[in-house]
Amino acid sequence: MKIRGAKVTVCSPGRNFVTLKIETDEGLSGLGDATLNGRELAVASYLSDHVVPCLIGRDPFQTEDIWQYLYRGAYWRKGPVTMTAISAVDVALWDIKAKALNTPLYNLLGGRSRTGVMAYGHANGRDISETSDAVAAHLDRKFLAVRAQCGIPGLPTTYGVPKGEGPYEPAEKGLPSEHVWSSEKYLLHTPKLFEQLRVTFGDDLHLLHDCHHRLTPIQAGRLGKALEPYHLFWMEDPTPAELQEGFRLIRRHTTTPIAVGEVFNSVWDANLLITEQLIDYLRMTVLHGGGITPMKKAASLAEMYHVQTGCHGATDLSPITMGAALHFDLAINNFGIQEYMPHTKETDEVFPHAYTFRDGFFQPGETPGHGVDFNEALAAKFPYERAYLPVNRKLDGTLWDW
Ligand code: CS2
Ligand code: MG
Repeated sequence: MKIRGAKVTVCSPGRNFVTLKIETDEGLSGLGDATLNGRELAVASYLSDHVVPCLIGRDPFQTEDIWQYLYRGAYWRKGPVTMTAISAVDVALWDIKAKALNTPLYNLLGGRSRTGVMAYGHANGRDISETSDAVAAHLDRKFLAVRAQCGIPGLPTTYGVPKGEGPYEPAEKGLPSEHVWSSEKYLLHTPKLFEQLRVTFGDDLHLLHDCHHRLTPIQAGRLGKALEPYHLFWMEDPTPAELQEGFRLIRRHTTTPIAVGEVFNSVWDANLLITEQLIDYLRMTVLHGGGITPMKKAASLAEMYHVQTGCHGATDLSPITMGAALHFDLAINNFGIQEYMPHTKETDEVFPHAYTFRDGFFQPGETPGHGVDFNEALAAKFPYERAYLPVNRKLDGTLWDW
């Protein structure tokens, strides 16, 4: 079998997605997601202008060699644009391989290691009572794990909290909006949220929280310690992770489990975090982590150091990534939990998928490949629309992390 061609499509059924379809001379095709939130067109060009011409004529079964060719062969390594593009190719090739062998992808990754994939949903609210209502709504849907975020008194907007009615979507159309941030106000308020949630919902529910990289290591240590009585499943992205050693300080101060890595694009972003056991969950997923090929290796390294996975699953990862991630989650031994933010109805129609969610767990489905399709004719009705994540500033105007 040979790769005959590949096509990149950018569409916006509710939000922007970049999709790669690789076709073979035997009529089989595979799909990969190449979406990089707010930088979509850069990856589309990287693929069509620089990668697709190099794929023609290659054997799609050579997932390892093609991955190395695109990673080592380019000279320029890592970076979100490069790794997202490589991931799209890698996931599409694994999809072709599994389809050619007429088996669901998880069978090529080790087979079933569990009966289902536990997922957490997002409960957001402008205040504690609204967040509490959102947690209750998740319990009605039988979620076993819920991430809770809430507005901070004295701050006009909070990332993760919707402005109006309707589901929360991180990217906003047009140029980036700006949010105001105060770590001091946040640190005072957040423990009150979890105190109330434990009083209302008891001890069984898994509660998670995302700090969006906004704390210094010592502040993160303080928050983790303050949250210990409420035994969180994890505290996510407490601090930016360019300096992996920074997590030593957090670890020294708290037993609250730590998750990090949704912006990582290589195992080299986490090598110290893993080998020094500074984190409990690695958030990197197939899309931004370079594909199934390197994620298998990162998970194997993590397994040796008591680190589990907790794949990113926000709406800016297309259903193709969700499908591929669920096969990966089902197969590896050190899976922890999968994030789940439901896509819009339009997105689900453009990407019909075999995966299903019931009673807190996902099933990837038994369709050969990763089980996610792409309706190109429908996608053409939703052209690209410029959109960005908001930018975050402290009260005095200093640009800050998120
Ligand atoms: C968040 C995301 O899902 C998460 O944990 O951090 O909303 C994230 O900010 C976006 O996916 C960024 O593209
Ligand atoms: Mg996050």
